[in-house]
Amino acid sequence: MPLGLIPYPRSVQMRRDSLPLDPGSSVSGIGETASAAAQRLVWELADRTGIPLSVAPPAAEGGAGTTITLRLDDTAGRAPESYLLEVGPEGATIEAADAAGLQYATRTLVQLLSPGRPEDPAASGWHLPAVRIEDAPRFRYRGLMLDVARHFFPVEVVLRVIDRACALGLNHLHLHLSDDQGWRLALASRPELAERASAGAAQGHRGGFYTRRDWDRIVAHAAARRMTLVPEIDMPGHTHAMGLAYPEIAAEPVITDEVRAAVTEFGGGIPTPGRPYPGFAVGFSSLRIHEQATYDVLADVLSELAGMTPGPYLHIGGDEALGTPAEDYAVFMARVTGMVAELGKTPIAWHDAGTVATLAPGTVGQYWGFVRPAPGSADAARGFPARGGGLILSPADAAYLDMKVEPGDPLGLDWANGPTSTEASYRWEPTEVIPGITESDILGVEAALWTETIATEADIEAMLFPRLAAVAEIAWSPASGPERSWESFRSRLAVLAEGWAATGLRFTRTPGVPWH
Ligand code: TNX
Repeated sequence: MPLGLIPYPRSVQMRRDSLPLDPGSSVSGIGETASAAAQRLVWELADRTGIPLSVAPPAAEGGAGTTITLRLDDTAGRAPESYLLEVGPEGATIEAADAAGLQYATRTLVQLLSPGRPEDPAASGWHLPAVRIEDAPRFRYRGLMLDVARHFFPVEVVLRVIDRACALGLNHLHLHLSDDQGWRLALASRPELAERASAGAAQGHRGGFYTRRDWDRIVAHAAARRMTLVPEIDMPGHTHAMGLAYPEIAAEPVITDEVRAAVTEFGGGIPTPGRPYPGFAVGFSSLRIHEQATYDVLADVLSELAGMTPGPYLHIGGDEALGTPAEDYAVFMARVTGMVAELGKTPIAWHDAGTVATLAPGTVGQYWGFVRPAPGSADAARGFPARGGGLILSPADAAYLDMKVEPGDPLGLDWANGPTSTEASYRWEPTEVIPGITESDILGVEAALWTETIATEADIEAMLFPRLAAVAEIAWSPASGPERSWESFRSRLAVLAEGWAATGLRFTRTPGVPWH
């Protein structure tokens, strides 16, 4: 049976031997950071195996008597987030470059657990196979976007999504906090936004918003898992809800044939100023670009958000601004990326903004075209590296996990070249998407879960899993390697999913995977 390792490490050498784990086993960390990681490992092992291992004080150098020893090693010029994990019949050691490396090493160790002895299937009891693993991620930015604007999800759901994403090696959570259907964050400087624009959601469901306390909990939970929060306020389109709070900054909706078609297909009615919008149409709303009041609101929103966000990025959207004339769009995106830069943050925008000549230098672009791009989206994406900004790749026909898996699925949309199989989420190579874009232009990879049709935590799990594991491996694992193939991935996935099932994750048994 293969090991259920996802994302697959850079190098794995197996030996025919194993390390048994039993209640007599102990874990110790040398130094404060490694001790904290040791404690978390004990909890995770208890969760997975039911074995109450103990945390031991670090034994004399060499760790005699300790089963698993963790330590930081920042001397050897190790890459950020990297680690070395060695398991032998006498014990296991983890050496990591930093706290993130310790975390990813313990994640790998938990994925290695096998109920029974690997080299002797008849033996019982939990074991770790003897192995030497050297690992470091390929891309610095490994993300998941959760749209909490179309549907609102309580803090606890977000925290659990963070845990699951972190277990797959992801290190950025991008929250899409505003859209036509709702505004989701209470701001002291602009309380009208949460008060007047948060009640609605897609499909006529109830909305909601995060209080400052909620937000701080999310930030702290993410930080404890080395995860950076990336808040997005989408503008100048996708702003119908902002107009509920501040009608004076909202332009008249532009009702195109596409908007009418979306209303016919999905319902929700024609968007009307002053009324919450529950439908799925996009591209009808815009802020008023030539109104000072618009920038007064945005100055407050962005500076408060910057102050609440420890991470380096603020995402300002910029997608599908079909209700904004092109010249106005350019004026607006230049000005707002400049405002974000002045606040000391790096702006991120959807790739549409890559056509704007005067974007703030260093603005990061998020590509949402297809794995084989239409010329317009590739050109726009190339605009970011041309101005010193990296690219985050979220190709819609691979990484948009709100696409249906199969035709006829009750959840999800299918505009991105039809349904997206787990295989399609796995079979793409970041450097081969946009001609002219090389490894060093790519900051990273992000999966996206838009939530027009996704209303509950069970829906989130059903859409994210297993496809999030595929995107996570694309973000982490080297492009070449013996196990970097769909055939290897799907058999490892079937093993990993046993752990998912044991922990109650409601994943989808998508076709093409030999589920056990
Ligand atoms: C496109 S691509 C959107 C979202 C929708 C999503 C649905 C992009 C940046 N925006 O507004 O929710 O499609 O799949």
